[in-house]
Amino acid sequence: MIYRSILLFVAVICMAACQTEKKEINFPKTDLAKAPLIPKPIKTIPTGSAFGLDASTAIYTSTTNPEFEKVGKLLSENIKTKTGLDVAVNASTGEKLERLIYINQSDSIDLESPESYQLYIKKDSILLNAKTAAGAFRGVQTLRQLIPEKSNDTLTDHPLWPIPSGKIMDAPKFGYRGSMLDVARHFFTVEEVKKYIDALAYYKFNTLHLHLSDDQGWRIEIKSWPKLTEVGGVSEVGGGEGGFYTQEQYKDLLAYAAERHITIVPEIDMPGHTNAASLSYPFLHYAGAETPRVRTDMKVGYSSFDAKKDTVYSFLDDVIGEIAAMTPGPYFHIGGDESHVTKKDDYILFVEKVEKIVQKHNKRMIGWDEIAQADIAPSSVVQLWNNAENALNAAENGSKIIISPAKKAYLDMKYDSISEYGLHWAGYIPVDVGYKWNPETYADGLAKENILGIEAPLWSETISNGTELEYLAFPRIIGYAELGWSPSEHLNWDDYKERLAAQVPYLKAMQINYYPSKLVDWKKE
Ligand code: TNX
Repeated sequence: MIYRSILLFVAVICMAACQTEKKEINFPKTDLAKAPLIPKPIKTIPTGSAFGLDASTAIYTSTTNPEFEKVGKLLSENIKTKTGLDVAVNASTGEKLERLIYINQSDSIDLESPESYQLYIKKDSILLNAKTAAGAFRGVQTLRQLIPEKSNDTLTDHPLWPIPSGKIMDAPKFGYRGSMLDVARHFFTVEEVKKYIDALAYYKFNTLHLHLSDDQGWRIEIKSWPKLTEVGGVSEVGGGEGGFYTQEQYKDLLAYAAERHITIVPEIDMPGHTNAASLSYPFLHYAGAETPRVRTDMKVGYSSFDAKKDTVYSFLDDVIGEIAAMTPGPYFHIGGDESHVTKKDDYILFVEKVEKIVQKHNKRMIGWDEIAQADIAPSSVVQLWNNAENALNAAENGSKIIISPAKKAYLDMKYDSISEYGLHWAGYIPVDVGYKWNPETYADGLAKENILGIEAPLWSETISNGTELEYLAFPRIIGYAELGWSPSEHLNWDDYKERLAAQVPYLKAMQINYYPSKLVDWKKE
């Protein structure tokens, strides 16, 4: 370790001193401030030259934290995919030290939040400073976006990817920036979800909420209650075969997300949206609800758990316990929406009892805004999707709010009257409408301090595979990334739509399908 530090020190000194000895590469003038970065960083100071990423570039990472090395390795993989270059990480020989990317754990007071980062891009070195590996990972995404699609081999005798030089100081607006995927109405495979995680990570999201159960299907293996998946997991909207994640697969997904500094929030929706569970175990069924049967339609609000039975709560203790034990993140989402057949008293009793179970398993409860009708703890979080009044009440009681208004942030709303897939009960959400609103002022009277962040949910009644998922999510999800990260005063549709158009090479390279909205001039392909 000491050896490596000395080596790095010598290398950096030498780079400064030997500058004139090396063959000077004269790049055309660059402008870091014009790079089409999404989300837009807080501060960008261009210096006009470039770092030439090439075969003699090496990555080094702080020795103080092994997580930084993992971030460096992911950067190296990304560079390989984009450019074909093999860039070593923490190699012990000094032979490749001509150009250096150093990912450094720093305790600078300028790095205010855990995800803040600073990038200093010079001719021969790139320094990425962050307090945490999550911050370093966010900074790496900026760096990835700065690597040009094509090398500049007309200027030199070897291929070289010029990265515009300058300084970037950046930090997120919200600590919670998420998307939700409904894997219950239609099931999505581990591979499909991982592909979505990759894209979320590229745009600096830090949360993926998985809607793991609903009337049409139960999607997570629970060892103590096997019929949930045996009976409840084999159906979906439209009559397809459904599916579920084994606990091994779920853990694999969590690990994949964690490597990308993305927290998974598991949701078991209750007391409503529980037909598949009650079909598997009829004792859960509430007398006022419709008799459970295999449901492949899109109706909502007809099912419920029985809030008065002790056995229902011991069942939920097992279910929540098994999921909580596998999930490293701090949250457990209990749903709580559209329980139209549950009597109000029963609903309130149910939410309050389930909150205790979630807390017993050391998680913070999240629920859709209806849960604010119950007397919930200030540590519980309310997700505003429909009724702002609920969110205001909860905030008054100390709860934090996630902003997910259906009219602005629902990825399953159709773009317009001619686009495919999606619903339109909350209206159409064209790409500009999805971008031109402010989550900080959306709910009148809700103070900024009470907002945990933003989430864009993707319900899956009308989509059944990765291509269709991507059609609804992209490009709108890219806009929500910016709404969640960048200061509101920096947001401007005309500027954003240019940067959005410039995402096409990334989307193409990753084979991500998107809706080519006419509102954006995609000609830069
Ligand atoms: C409302 S949003 C629901 C979901 C549907 C969605 C369709 C919410 C908490 N509940 O059950 O899938 O609308 O847009």
